Amino acid sequence: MRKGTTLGLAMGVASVLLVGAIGASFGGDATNKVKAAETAVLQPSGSISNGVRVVEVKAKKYAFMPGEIVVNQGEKVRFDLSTEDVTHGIQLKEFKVDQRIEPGKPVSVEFTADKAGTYTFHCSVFCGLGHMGMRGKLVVLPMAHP
Ligand SMILES: [Cu+2]
Repeated sequence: MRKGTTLGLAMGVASVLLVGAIGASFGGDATNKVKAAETAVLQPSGSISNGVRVVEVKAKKYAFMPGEIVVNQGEKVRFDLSTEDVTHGIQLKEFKVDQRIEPGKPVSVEFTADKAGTYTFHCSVFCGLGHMGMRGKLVVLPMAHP
């Protein structure tokens, strides 16, 4: 009985110390460094044509290809959109993109990636059971400061 209480107390102290240690190692600075390192590795998607970053984006139940698009802050961006099955849509609120994509009718949208950050775009036309999960990620790399 007494032994059990002592053990319990010891474990309690140990877990408090452990939580403290984890908290210290994941401090704000460490997290930001990891993010910066990840960003440095990312390469912009698509190619530049007449000063515009052009990215081909295909929709197909229930995903966008590519699922992650990377552009540089400040770039004019064009998505060349098409669907490989039914009608889908692409909505990217932060850049006022909302476009229907119908079978056999490739269509383009343009916007300026003026804000750095990571944004989620999603299918805006109900396309079946997986519709709610049909989304992708746009990463706008921050402009380099000289
Ligand atoms: Cu869809």
